[in-house]
Amino acid sequence: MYCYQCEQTAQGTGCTKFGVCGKDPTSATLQDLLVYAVEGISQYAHRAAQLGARDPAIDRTMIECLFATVTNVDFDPDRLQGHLRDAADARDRARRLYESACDRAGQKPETLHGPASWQPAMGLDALVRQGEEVSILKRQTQLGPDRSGLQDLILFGLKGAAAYADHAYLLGYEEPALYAAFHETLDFLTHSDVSIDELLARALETGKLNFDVMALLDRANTGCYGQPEPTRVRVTPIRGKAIVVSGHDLKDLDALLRQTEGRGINVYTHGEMLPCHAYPGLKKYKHLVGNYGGAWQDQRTEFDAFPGAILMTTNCIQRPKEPYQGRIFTTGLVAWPGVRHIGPNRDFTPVLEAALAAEGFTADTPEQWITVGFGHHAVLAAADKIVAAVKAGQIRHFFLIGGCDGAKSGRNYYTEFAQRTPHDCVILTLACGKYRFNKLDFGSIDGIPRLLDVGQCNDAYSAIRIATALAEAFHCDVNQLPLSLILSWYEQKAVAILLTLLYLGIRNIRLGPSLPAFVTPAVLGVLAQKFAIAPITTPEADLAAILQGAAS
Ligand code: SF4
Ligand code: SF3
Repeated sequence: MYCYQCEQTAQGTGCTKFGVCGKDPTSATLQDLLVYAVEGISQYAHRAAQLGARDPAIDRTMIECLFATVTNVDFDPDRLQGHLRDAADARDRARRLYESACDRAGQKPETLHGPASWQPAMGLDALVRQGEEVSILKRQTQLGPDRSGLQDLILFGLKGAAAYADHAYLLGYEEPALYAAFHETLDFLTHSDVSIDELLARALETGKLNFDVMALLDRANTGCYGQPEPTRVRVTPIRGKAIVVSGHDLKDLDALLRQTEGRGINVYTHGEMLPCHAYPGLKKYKHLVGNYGGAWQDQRTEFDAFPGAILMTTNCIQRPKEPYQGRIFTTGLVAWPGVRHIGPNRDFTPVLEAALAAEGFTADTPEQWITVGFGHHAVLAAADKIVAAVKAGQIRHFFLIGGCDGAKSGRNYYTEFAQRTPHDCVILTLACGKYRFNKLDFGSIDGIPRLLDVGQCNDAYSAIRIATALAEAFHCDVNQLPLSLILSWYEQKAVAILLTLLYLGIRNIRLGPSLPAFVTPAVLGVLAQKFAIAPITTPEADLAAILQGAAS
């Protein structure tokens, strides 16, 4: 196996024997083959789309297969083999779609090679051998590290965007043009005769695609559940039977809340589900009682101590510990061998039964509350006040400190950075990296909280809307705002967001805790020159440099 798609990759270069995340070599190799199979779908679907023909079922298979290969989503070789069969079927349907579109247009269909002509081998071992033939290492040998690294930057960005597209689709929001852009980009990745410049341009285009997908998901989330509003959330458990829901999927939480209503079970959010408390359509459930635990990497200890059932709706699942094996469930694209999976009908009866069979919390824990729900709608409602506070010198600088959290050392940088920000600075945060500091008290500036939780990672869209509106209010460019981005990355959604920020021309991003293994020194040099992106150093040095730069 060879996988280097996430921040915790072995030795900072690549997992070769077993994934640090827990992914075994078989699953890793099947995922490589799945990406290859998806490219085959898109070779045909892209050409069909150019002739005006599309099939939403093919588009959805492409999205689901990509999402299944995101870090900490699918660890189950059986499920991955199922996705491979689905991909082969979708590819055959895409070929027929293309051929009939050619017929109608009076054109001769192209004969396509590579992924388009892949035939799934019979049996697991044979599939793994096929996967080995299309590994990243093979492409590195063919294309060289810079070009194959740039291909992977694009691919990983697409994987992140696919996750967001899947959430939007589940809520009934889809855009054919976005699916067409996925297919076009995946088809592009099958070309080996492309230059570094073309790859860089395509990487930024992928950032645009992700921006549009995040906007679609914002419309889906707010269209279904209303605009997030500032909401106090209890972060300590109360007495009673309990279910904790982790991941990112609002629809799963909604379905679970409906099914648990009146059943004497309290529901808690975990990790990236925390922002759900701010949506009117979800906070209306009285038995959505609070948030439990911290970011994903602490789940093995936290779930072990949770006296109820656990539902994982997306990444990031870790190998379940034995004591809670029987109480943890997956749904959607998440899978772990031996963990019970709830199918697309969202019948959560087994989860309810497990919660009722478990002890539940036997006593209330002393109250502690935090406030969430500062999406673009809520923050922009207070825009006049914020602008006035900046003009009056009450707010000196904004910091967006956020992104994915992770287990590797060095991430306390983000806690320290937040703690060191002067009292006349406001912190915007999003994604699971916020757990490094979201329970600290930062106070407020003239009624404006100094810590504004914008939401999930995909709510980077919201942060961008806020920044753009502030830039308009100050008649300047986003880069001229007193705003600095201090980002942490871990998996491929963060890659997608980073590409979006670069596509928008945002400069001076500080990225950590370490730089992606797939970004070679040459590519980093180009990005540093074009966008002044830089690795984090120490909180003291980075903060001083930013505030000095802002003052000069
Ligand atoms: Fe390693 Fe990350 Fe790949 Fe898992 S996802 S195998 S930790 S690089
Ligand atoms: Fe976290 Fe996995 Fe990425 Fe949505 S839950 S941000 S790491």
